[in-house]
Amino acid sequence: PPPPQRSVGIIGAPFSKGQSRGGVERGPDLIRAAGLVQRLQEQGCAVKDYGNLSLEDAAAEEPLGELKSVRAVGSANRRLSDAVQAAKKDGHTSVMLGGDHSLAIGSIHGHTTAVGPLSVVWVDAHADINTPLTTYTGNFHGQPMSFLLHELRSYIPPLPNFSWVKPCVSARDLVYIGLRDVDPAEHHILKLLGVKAFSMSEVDQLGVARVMEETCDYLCTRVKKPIHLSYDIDAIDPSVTPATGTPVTGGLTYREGVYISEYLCQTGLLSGVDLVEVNPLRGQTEEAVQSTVNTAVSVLVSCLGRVREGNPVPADYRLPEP
Ligand code: 4U7
Ligand code: MN
Ligand code: MN
Ligand code: MN
Repeated sequence: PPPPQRSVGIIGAPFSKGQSRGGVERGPDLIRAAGLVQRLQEQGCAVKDYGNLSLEDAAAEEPLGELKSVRAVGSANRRLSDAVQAAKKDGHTSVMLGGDHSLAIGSIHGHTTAVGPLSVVWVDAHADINTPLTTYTGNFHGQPMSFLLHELRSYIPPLPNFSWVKPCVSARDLVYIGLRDVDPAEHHILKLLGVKAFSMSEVDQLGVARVMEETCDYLCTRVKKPIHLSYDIDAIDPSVTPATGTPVTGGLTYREGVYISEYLCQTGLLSGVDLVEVNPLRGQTEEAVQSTVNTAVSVLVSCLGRVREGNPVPADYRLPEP
């Protein structure tokens, strides 16, 4: 029998104020223009595109100490959380197109509000687990995990427009893949909480296949929770995905990046996905931008059922006879 149709809810989140480089708000439209919706439909998904949220307030905002655009980040994420909740309640696998990675706060908050406790797989060159008191850039895209973890609750100060954010993920339900640029305070937090992390060293040592096996063994030893995949395009090597705000050399290959998505898809537990940090203004050439955007699309279609051996034909297909 043909597999049940997968339904996908796409939410565009054109937001850039979690970091200081303009352009990342164009991610959602670029990823759509590269054919995401058509590709998903061709592989048998039912797609509902919720369009783009309106998230950028025109008003400039004074930093709060070191912290940049606190209110804008808080209110954008609140709106995103509501949108993800709605998509989950409509029965979709939610796909959030960023925008910068501060948006994971709202995406994961909304996802868990709708479906209950989650496992989180965070694919990134960076750990994004600075607290508002450890960040030295003041950028919220380097902090989202700190707001989401129960274990860090007492380290998070009250911030304007953040009172709705409640910690909702346990440290033992989080796995990192692809790390290679971790701040000292972040490293301290990862060790303190005993967070499972496969840095690029472990990817080199074990290979991506074993990394994924161990990731899923680790996450599934207890109850099988729905998985939220938060995928920062800078996890992949900048030779493949250069158009991003904070590229770090020595990343995942295209094939490793796609394998992670394929593997998580075939667990049957993938329930929400973020694809963030595509910034066309950071690409040196049109080819650099297209390579980044096309890789983002490949990662996403693999999360939603594309397999490289080829996908089956629709149930009513008849092989043409001469
Ligand atoms: B991204 C950084 F200091 N750690 O906190 C910070 F190195 O979403 C980088 O992963 C954060 O791209 C990178 O600003 C955020 C920095
Ligand atoms: Mn990153
Ligand atoms: Mn990130
Ligand atoms: Mn980045």
